Amino acid sequence: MSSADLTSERDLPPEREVSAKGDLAPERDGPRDTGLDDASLHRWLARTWRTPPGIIGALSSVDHKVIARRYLITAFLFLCLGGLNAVAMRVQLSGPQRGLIGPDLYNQLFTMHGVTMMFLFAVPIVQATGIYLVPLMVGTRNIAFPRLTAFSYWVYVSGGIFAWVSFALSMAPDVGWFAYVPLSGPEYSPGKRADVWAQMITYTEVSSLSVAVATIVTVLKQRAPGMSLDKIPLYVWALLVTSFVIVFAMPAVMITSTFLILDRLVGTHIFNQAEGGDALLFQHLFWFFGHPEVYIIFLPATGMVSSIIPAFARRPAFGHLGLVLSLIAVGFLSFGLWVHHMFATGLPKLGASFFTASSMMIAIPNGVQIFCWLATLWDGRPVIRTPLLFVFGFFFIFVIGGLTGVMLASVPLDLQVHDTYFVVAHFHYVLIGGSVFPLLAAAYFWFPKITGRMMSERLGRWHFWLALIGFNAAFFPMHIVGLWGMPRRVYTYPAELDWGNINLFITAGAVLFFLSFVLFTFNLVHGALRGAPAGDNPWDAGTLEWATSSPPPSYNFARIPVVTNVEPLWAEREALPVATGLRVDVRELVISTVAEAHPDIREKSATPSIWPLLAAIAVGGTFLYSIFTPWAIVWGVGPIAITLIGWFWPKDDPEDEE
Ligand code: HEM
Ligand SMILES: [Cu+2]
Repeated sequence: MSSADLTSERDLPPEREVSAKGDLAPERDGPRDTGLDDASLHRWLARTWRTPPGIIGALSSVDHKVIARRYLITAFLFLCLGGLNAVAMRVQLSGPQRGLIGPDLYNQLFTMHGVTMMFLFAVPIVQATGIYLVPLMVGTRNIAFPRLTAFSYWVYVSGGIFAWVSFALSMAPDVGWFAYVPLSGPEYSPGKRADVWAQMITYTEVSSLSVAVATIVTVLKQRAPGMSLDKIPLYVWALLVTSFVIVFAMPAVMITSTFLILDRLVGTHIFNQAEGGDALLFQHLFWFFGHPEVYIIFLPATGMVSSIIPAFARRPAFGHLGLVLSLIAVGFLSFGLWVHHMFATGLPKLGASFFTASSMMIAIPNGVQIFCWLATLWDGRPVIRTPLLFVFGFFFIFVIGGLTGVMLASVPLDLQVHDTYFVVAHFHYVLIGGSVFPLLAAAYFWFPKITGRMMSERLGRWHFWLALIGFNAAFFPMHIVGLWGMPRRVYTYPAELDWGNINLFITAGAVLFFLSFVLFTFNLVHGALRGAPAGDNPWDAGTLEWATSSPPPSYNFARIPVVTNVEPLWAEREALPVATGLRVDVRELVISTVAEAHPDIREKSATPSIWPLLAAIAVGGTFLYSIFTPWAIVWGVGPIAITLIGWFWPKDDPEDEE
């Protein structure tokens, strides 16, 4: 291996030298990776970075890969639960006037389905993938703020359990996933159901905001030496933009849910028109988050596609800069569209036209991305494997969803089909096409990295065709029945309307689609237990996560890579240059400059700790209690403060070393 010492002139501005000799007090200094041979380097790092043994050890883990694996499995379980909700709804709707599920349960079902899919599956799973991959792709040893990331996971799980326990108790929210007032206000929703909606939002948003912050800092400050802005992998760009969108969008929904709970518990009248409040404010605040939300789900998916296509086309992505700029443009534009969800509220004409125009405009950067992907494939020598098949499925489905999106952006059409199955069809085309298919592609693509084993290619193809056919059979006819006038959120319909046959067909498609996930689950389990060993880089891909073993060791890289190209592994076929100079007896990271990624300082990464879990329990308990009384916030301060003191209690570690 060629080696670029961190202390060398080339990598470091002289005034901020990272040096073994110079500015550090020698007695605080420990062994470094510089002189060690590979075997003893491995021994040192494995001891320093390991997750402690035992149950407490596992619960204390701050390894981004361990946290991400938990996140991925949990989010997948929520997908299954949300899918079961959907199948239950579809069985009820398979014929006119079926008596399987009554209106009360049906209301809870579609609300839990929407809430689970959006808040407990889609956002967490894209963030989880980022927690796993971003540190590996930028060539660092752990995510920034690993304890905060562990905390996020625990808060997220408690939010999910909270929602699902309330469902088991028949106390689940029944006001739709966006819980409009006045329906969700104190007058029309007595009881606790709407409060459950409001607080489960708070749990999940606290957790996504924390992960977003950790992701942003990892990308901006922990990139491997040499990974200047123009060499950041596209997936990492996508996660960076997404995380910024989260930081600006999520507070809006937390404000919405907090205002709602204030109206319900404290007796404020923020949304109460009769007392001078404003009901439409709820919709504005919600959709100011809600529209960017779909891009929070979609942008990481485009990042996945931008990683997968080059790997199988055997060439770097066409139009790298164009792809990055489109990501950023979509991120910005996503904040200018929210009112297209409110066309039916009777807006001033001029305002409506503005939002029609901006809704159509966002098709442009998305079109640029699709163009670049097709050009990459066109110019490459594509090898068709399961991940690429799912990418093709994504193209097909997402383009249809985009077309109906442009249709819905026009006010007259929207007024016709508002709240019908046409809209349900549209958003499943964009959500499942734009996010679930890329996620499945990503699952097949990165599974070998995570487990060290391959999934079956043959089952993968069966899965793909079953999913593609099942999906279209379930959702395409919804456009038609929507145009016929079938409203969404109804638990049944009269036989005279003649909607029975098409609904039976839709249900059959939904069951087929669900079965494709059973096959997928089998493939996952089978692959994890029996799959062929994968090796470090089974697809011969170019980015850094493939430079380390599969699964990666706790410390990710024995020596920190030095990056000279967007696809470092293709540029440096023989051996990746590496930087040395990090301590091996403590958890040390290279912190680099934002634009050029010059190594700047060495910094400690947090050690395992049980306090994030305890803090999450304190925070979770407070949120839970707060649906009963606002005083919970006052009582919660004590336990939360205690756990935070434990978390941040200074150890005798020296501060960061320049
Ligand atoms: C097995 C696959 C799925 C099926 C069969 C399915 C089916 C349905 C149906 C029938 C409805 C409308 C219920 C009604 O209005 O009465 C619905 C609503 C919804 N679905 Fe799905 N869905 C599936 C997957 C997903 C996924 C993966 C997502 C998100 C990533 C999602 C997000 C939503 C949302 C947000 C709603 C609106 C809920 C509401 O009206 O409050 N669905 N789904
Ligand atoms: Cu929108």
